[in-house]
Amino acid sequence: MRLSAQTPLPVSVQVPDYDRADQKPGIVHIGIGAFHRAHQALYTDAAMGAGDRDWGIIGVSLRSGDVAAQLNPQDGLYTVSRRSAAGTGVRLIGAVQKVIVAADAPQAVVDAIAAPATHIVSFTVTEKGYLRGPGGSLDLDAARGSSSLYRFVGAGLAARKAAGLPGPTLLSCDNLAGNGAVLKALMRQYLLADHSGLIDWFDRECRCPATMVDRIVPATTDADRAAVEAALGVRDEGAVVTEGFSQWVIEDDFAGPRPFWEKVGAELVDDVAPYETAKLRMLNGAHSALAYIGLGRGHEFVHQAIADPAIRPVIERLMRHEAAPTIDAASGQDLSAYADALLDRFANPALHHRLIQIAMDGSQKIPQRWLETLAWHQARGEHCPSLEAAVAAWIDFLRSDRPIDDPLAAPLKAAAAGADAARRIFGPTGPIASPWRP
Ligand code: CS2
Repeated sequence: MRLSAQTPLPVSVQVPDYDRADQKPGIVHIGIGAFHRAHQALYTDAAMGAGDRDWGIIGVSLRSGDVAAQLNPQDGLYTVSRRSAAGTGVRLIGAVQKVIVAADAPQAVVDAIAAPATHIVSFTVTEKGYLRGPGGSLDLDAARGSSSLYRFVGAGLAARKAAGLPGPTLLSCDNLAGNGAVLKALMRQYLLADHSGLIDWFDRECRCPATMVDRIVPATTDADRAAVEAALGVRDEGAVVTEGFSQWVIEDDFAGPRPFWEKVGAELVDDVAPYETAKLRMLNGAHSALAYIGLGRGHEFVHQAIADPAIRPVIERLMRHEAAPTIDAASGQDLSAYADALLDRFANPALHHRLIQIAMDGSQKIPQRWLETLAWHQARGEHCPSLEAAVAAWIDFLRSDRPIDDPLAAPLKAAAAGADAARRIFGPTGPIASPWRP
């Protein structure tokens, strides 16, 4: 039996305790993958459960029809399973109302953004979805392409202005340093090129708050879907599996109304930077290092790599002695406790988080995860043995026979093939000593 609004579920499953049919959509979310469904959609569902109203989510997939095929026949419903060594908790999420595939129905996306009830357009399009060219500015040719977020948002904003509607908040929920400011700058570049009459209105009406988003969400596998079906007696094609931990820090700078996410666990703050920098350099920096070093040593999952006695001290050092000193902590932010918590999260044996999933798109991830930390120490004449080992492992990964899933795969493979000199500088992967270490 397929999950839908009519399907009975075991009483252990937490279900939406608000009238789904009575909620207007208030959010258009572009890039409705597993991460959004286990994170922002869950906070929004909780806010409506706590009495907030009209924050239904219209999900948009820019390319693939997979999520629409999973969720639309299920009335937008799906389950989130939180897995830890202690067991699994399951929750049914009702916030998503439908999923539009932009490639099939482009005007429906523009209409959703332009709808009077829409106050927020949010994004999880991954690092490469921002279509930055060399130097970080917008790749205008790509931004004019059919699966570009900029085209849809530009057309939606134009329709709002023409209708005399207020501008929405554009909320980036991707792992970029300064994600709000990056989105704003790129959106302005696009508007200046293709909708120059909108730029003053955009500056006056719209806001692009920064966010720090954190929850480890492995790609759902067939085995996960089978386990959910065995536990619930219902087939959920849209199931997502995640850890218990979740954090969302949001800059409190919205163009108009927003859900009261702070009542259901999100932190609304003036300055996201210390949280975001810590998360990118410590969590994500450690993750990418675990991925390349771990794959090089024959591991498949994060929990296996962090249990490897040759790897764990490298990751501890990366977080505590290389990344943490570069971060200006906010008051009350304890980076040592953060590192402890991250080590526990990485060790979660129930999650089965594949290293190869983290290893993809290295060219897009490594700048904010490793290079800023390396540059900070380099400016002080210091070395980073752990990050140097991670770079060496990345070069080895690029030189291996594995398929490289990265928009810059071809130039990276070519550079890595000729990287003997760099490879010598960065030293061998393995129980990891840098020749740079004094
Ligand atoms: C991971 C992230 O795939 C990756 O690159 O590092 O998705 C990570 O799991 C999340 O950012 C955790 O919040």
